[in-house]
Amino acid sequence: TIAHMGTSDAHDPAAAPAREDIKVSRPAEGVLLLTIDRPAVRNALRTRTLAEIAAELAAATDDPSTRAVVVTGGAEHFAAGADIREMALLGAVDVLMHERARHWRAIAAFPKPIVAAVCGYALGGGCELALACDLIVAGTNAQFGQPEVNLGMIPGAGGATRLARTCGKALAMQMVLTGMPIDARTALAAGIAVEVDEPESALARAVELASIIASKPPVAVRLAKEAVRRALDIPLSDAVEADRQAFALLAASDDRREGIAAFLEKRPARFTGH
Ligand code: CO8
Repeated sequence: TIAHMGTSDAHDPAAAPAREDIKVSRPAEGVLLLTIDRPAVRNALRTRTLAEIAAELAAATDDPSTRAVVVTGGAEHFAAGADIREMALLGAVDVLMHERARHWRAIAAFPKPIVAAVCGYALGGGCELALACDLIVAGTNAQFGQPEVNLGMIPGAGGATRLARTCGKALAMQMVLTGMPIDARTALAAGIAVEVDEPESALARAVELASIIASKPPVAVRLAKEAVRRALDIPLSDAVEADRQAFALLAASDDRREGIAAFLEKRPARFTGH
């Protein structure tokens, strides 16, 4: 079970901003946990929900005590999409200019690793949120789907692109053209999820993976995340060249020297983040 060790600002809880749609906690050292908490609407992502997630990530970017983030919706639903009631009111120009786009960009650009614990429905924007994370631990009850076509829409927050790049054409086409969800086992086989666990233990496992990441030297973690992201983003030769440069850059870090020295001296490494 996950111990909740306080709010996002552990030193001064009074300074933590009020969050309505998400719960913020620290289940393990270096790990920030964001739990979407709108059970009455199956965790549908209204603008406020995305804004709160983006604001927590913005604060976490410069907070050295956050080394990895876990995003979840609990053991029953991850998120059943954009809030359809809210989105129904928007016309084309409203959608184009909407602040939601800014929040989605902030989530995608967050430099530290994000692990998603996905149980139950991850539909529409909920599936896109999971795909925007770096690792997905799925509960056996997880359902990933892009049902936008049923509403006369397409995935608007990168879902089609990320699915095509993550699991290839066949499954991406099936999901965006039919709107049919896939189960956890299919998501695992397709490379969408890294692991499948019982719904009650998926979050604990995600926190465990985040803790492992949080124990690694943070500069190397940051450049490693960028390297994998780049692989999905730009042409292969450019991506490999950028990896080579990041690899060389790390030769200047104290943590690399310490990591190598600790290995050779057969002792645990003491990383400083420099
Ligand atoms: N938005 C708002 N409310 C929702 C949403 C949602 N995405 N999903 C569920 N709810 C609400 C229901 O309206 C219902 O409210 P109420 O109790 O007041 O009637 C409550 O949650 C419970 O829902 P159900 O009774 O339907 O619960 P079930 O357990 O039977 O079913 C499902 C759960 C399968 C998740 C079902 O609710 C469903 O199909 N939801 C919609 C899923 C969907 O289509 N998601 C994609 C949305 S579109 C999107 O994300 C892309 C962005 C859209 C941008 C639009 C721009 C104009």
